[in-house]
Amino acid sequence: MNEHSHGRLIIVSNRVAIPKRRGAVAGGLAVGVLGALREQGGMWFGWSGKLTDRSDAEPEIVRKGNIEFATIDLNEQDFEHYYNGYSNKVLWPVCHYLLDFLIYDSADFDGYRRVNQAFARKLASLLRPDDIIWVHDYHLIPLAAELRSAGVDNPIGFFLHVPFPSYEAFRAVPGHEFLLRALTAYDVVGFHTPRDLKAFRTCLEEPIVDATFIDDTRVRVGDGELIADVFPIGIDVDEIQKLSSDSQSMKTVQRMVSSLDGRQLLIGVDRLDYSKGLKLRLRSYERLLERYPNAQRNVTFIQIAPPTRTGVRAYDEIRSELEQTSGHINGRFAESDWVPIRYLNKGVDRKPLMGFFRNADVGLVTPVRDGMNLVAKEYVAAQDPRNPGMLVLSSLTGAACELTDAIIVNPYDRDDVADGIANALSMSLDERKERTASMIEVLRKNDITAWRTRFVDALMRKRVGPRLDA
Ligand code: GDG
Repeated sequence: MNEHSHGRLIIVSNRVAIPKRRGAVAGGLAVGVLGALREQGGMWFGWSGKLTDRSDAEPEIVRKGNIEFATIDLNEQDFEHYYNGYSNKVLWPVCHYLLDFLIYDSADFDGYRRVNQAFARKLASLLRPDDIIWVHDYHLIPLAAELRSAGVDNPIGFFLHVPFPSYEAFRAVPGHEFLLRALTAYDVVGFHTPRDLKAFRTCLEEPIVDATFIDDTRVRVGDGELIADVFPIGIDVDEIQKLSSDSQSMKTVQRMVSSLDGRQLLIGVDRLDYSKGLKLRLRSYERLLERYPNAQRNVTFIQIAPPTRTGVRAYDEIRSELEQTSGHINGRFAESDWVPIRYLNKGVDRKPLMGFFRNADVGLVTPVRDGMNLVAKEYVAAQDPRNPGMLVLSSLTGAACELTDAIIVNPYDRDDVADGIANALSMSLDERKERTASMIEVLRKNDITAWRTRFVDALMRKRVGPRLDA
């Protein structure tokens, strides 16, 4: 692929990650998207991170190499409705089957539509006829429909980074009919797992849109054809292996290791989000200490949880709940020379983080629901192949569809998780090596390059049209 033969790739996401801010938490999406843009050349369009009281600001464009970063400021009130409101109080919880967290306000829905209209209006003026457009995530579901009404007929694809709920959950979303129709305005719609695709197809069976299934991935909608398929996101295995092995000489990593005093290490790394099952995870660890008294004094659990979406009530609440729970468990079990949980309410730079992974005997990834979960994949890739640690992984993550050689647990069952951890802590070296090697094989097959190449190829086929498809 190159810039001249294929036109530009246009990436659209809520936030644009302009590569420079050191120490920033790299979102799951940034790494893959930048790789695709570097390869093909193009533009990344989205919110600048800045709020304004105006609504007519022009996009600001910064060029780096063959990539343009085009960002727009958003009106403060619109942003509150679109982002904190409809996106994160309605779509996020429902996509994670956590309906108790759903808080709906019709003003939020209006704001969501307004911001998508503003995105479309401002993007449309920057487009060229041979561009292909790849839209990311639940914040921007209506974007293709808005672009189409602005006269854009380029191929437009959509990738959902969170789970797609089955119809019985989806129909709880006020505005779900609108969202479903909007999704069918895309040429390609992608999900992490076959389960998400299946859930989407059950929604298409409802008499909301006029859809006919042609085969496993092609759907006829009205006069058009939609591709709905599975594109599991992955990681750059070599990059992680290099970071994790290079980081062993870093002071931060060495100090962490020596502070363990020979104890086994459990690690968890998650944005502070209620979908990540953090409170249950702490309770499961407490259960481990109860059921396996040997673990007391011999195991240390480091949980890294950088805050996100601060200002949304549910997020502020979970933060104080976790402080209480970890305090309670430490108070119950700590000795003068041992604390069971080290709870860090902040991020760690990427390189030492991979070094922490490499030194951890157990990676604990127990969300109550997750689209994929890249931490699980990074943990496995970061292991020393001569003495790898073991992943304990929630069955309710997308990653569990691929990493079947991890220890798979039900995050709601504290005994199951505690037993899973105990099993990981005592697993023989041969078994750990064998399971890790087979997981690395999967990680390489579905890596970050495979993810973006498969998606962009599917979208590109839409551009050349049905003549070449046949
Ligand atoms: C969404 C979906 C899907 C986290 N803490 C620190 C840190 N991180 C990095 C991790 C990983 C990324 O952030 C988190 O990605 P996840 O996939 O685990 O989770 P979400 O942020 O919820 O991402 C998810 C993903 O999109 C991609 O499609 O897998 O299901 O929810 O890369 O390493 N990085 C650093 N310090 C931290 O403290 N440096």
